[in-house]
Amino acid sequence: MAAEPMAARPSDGVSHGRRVITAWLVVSAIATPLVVVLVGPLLPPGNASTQASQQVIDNTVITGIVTPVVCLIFVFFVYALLNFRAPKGGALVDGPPLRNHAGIQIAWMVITSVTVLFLAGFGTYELLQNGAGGGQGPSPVAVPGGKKIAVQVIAQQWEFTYRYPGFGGFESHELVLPEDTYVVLHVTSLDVVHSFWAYELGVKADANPRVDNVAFVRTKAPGMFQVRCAELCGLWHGYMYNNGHVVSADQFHAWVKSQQALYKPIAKYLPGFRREYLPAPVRRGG
Ligand SMILES: [Cu+2]
Repeated sequence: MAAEPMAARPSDGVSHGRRVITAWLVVSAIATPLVVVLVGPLLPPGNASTQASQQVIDNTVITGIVTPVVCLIFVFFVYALLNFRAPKGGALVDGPPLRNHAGIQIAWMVITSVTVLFLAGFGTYELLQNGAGGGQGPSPVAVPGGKKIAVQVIAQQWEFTYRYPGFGGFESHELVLPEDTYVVLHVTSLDVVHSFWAYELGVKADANPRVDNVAFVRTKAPGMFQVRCAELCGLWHGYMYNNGHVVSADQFHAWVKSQQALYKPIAKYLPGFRREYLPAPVRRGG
């Protein structure tokens, strides 16, 4: 006996496609706003900086777009489980192949093209706002207006140090930033390629030797943020982290004063502030 193709099985004459699409539209209409409203605010990296908040919005948009796609997969999965079961004791057969369905092919190409082009346009627009916390190289394209303080991030195996060229060029092991302030970060390295990642601030910029990689971030309220190296850089890469702090303007100026006093006696032994450094080879371990 020839096996009956599955798609021909429904005896009530209903269109499976129409049912699936209706169920998908209903489920998506309910799930998408719920995901945007309830899950969106929980998405990383948080709201510690303007750039971080912007990234939360970007992540919410992407999650919102992806929700109907996930809904379609689940709706079809459940529908197929309920409707396309092999009959008990019957032979396991595949449905008839679907070929040359112009409607489905055009819909597929239009929907995927529009989605991808929208995301490309949206992503470009968001990047051009202020660089979105990413390293833009030595000649940044997306430069936010207004007053900024400069901080240089110097990576080396296996720690970050920070220099403050606007405050006499002192160097510190701590990254301390004033609240509600635009900061221009100049990220560089003394040895191999590292990556400066200030998670809660939404900043990630590669640290390359002999490159001044510029990133912008606008701090918000006082708080702590994590700094990690995000590029495998050798044996102790996993230990290349510390915490940074956003503090009030008064606390920042008090901290700057204390660091300047601490740095003064050793200042003459350190190179002057430069955009990049080419250190003399250092003999290690001997
Ligand atoms: Cu590393």
